[in-house]
Amino acid sequence: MAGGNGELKLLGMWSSPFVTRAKLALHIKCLPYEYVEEDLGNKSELFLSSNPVYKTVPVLIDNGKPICESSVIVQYIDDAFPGVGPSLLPADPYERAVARFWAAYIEDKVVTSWAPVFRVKTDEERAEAVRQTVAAVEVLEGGLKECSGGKGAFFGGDSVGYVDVLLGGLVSWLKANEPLTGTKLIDAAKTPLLAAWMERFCELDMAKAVLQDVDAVVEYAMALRARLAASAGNN
Ligand SMILES: N[C@@H](CCC(=O)N[C@@H](CS)C(=O)NCC(=O)O)C(=O)O
Repeated sequence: MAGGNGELKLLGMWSSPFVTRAKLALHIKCLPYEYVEEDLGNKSELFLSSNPVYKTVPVLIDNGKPICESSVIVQYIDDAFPGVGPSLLPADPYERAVARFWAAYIEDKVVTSWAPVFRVKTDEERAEAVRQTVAAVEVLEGGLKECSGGKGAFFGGDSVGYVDVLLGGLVSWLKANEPLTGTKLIDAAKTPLLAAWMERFCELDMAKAVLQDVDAVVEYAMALRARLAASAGNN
């Protein structure tokens, strides 16, 4: 039976914001798991056979059964362990649909416009990617208002829910964006609810336990950028 025997293994990589989402969900549910750090430059057999389609972390393995894609993993943890810890998705079908809508928005608009920031070759391309991400984050301010019933504490209402976990996984990278690009992605002047959300989220014990150190993320992203620039120069 899935979701009951305590045989959970998470294949991850420390800097990955997507892996952080899975860790947050496991932490909220207080589920014990074995964490295995993957070397993405030398992917293990277990990892490749568990996620042959995308070959990306995170992968959660529950009693030998692999689950891939961070948003699917977070939903799986919620579904497979219903009696354990708080529910991440609301019980009401309409509220669930609204949460899933904003979760998809974070992937399609925020993550998709932001990912190139660390991979593009020119400063102009980087500035454009940052500009598009800022615009996407401004729209998300309305999502927080809607999901939290106007109060703006968490997307899940008074406590952390599915959308909080998906956005929460990105927090160290959101913070690292300022030293890396000179632009605040969540700026209290433009998105006050999200700025307060981020402060509140970072105060949670689980965030303190799970989120990456921002300086370490900055260092990692700078090294990645230098590596990509060097390999582009060699082509
Ligand atoms: N949509 C995926 C994205 C996962 C992803 O892009 N993971 C990166 C690490 S941050 C990865 O594993 N990349 C594979 C590689 O670099 O070879 C998810 O939400 O799980």
